[in-house]
Amino acid sequence: MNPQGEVQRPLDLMADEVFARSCAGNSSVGILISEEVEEVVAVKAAEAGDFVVSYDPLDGSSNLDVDLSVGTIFAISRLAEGGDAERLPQGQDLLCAGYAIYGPSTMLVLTTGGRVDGFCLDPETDTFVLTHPDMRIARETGEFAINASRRRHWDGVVQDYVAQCIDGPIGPRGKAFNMRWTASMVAEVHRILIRGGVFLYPIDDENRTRGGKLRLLYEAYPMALIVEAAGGRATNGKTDILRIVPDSLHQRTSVVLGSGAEVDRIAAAYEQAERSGDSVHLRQETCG
Ligand code: AFP
Repeated sequence: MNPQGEVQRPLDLMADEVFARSCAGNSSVGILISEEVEEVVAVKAAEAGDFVVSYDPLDGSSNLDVDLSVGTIFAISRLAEGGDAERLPQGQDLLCAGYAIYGPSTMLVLTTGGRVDGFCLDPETDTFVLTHPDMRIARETGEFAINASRRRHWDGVVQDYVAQCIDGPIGPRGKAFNMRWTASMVAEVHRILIRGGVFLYPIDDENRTRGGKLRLLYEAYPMALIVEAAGGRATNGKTDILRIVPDSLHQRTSVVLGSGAEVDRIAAAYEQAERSGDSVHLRQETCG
């Protein structure tokens, strides 16, 4: 079991070991935060300026047995001057974020905040080649991604949003929507970067006590930095993901990210529900 009580597969642990070993070989890395490890790992006696690397070594590992895409997600920040090694990195501190996706091709998608670039692994030369410069997320989309088997747990905002998408041309949206769900956040975000879309993993009645499903530091933060640098938006429904202040290492959060027009619509629906005091559960705060 990992710190979140989820079953760890052998490849989760191997990926964690490989990632940690390669970071430890870099003298600028001081601290590692991994999905698979309960505590912060100090690679050396941490000094101000050292890099803090938060990562999910193998995201989407339920896809391994069925040979679908999985990936590695990471975010990098620096330990502040006079910094406390125990202080958790915040969204605003992130210098860089990226993911690798192990699909039909292996890609590395990277941002240092200004823009997002995609690199394909050339197995002949063992180098990453810039193949997708300046990836941008279309503001408008006709595609959404959510685990629809959780519908009975959703709050009213998500119920309404998905129902309207499914109603397509005969509903209030007046257009057809397509749906995808791969159970691998890396694959979902990659698809959104390539052809637009919106991804939702909301807090619902089943995961509310845990604060949602996705982890803030090494899933939501890095993906939010990437999505925003590509012109999209990432929120928990109420607060932009990068503005959430973490209070525990493996904190979870609600996530809605992707094409700006759809994320804006969902955030506005939450705001409206809160204003009108609907019975929608709007507690978006995350807990450990
Ligand atoms: P792991 O990192 O444990 O493989 O979890 C993957 C994930 O957090 C994320 O990639 C998916 O969006 C989500 O789980 C899928 O979860 P469901 O099985 O609940 O659809």
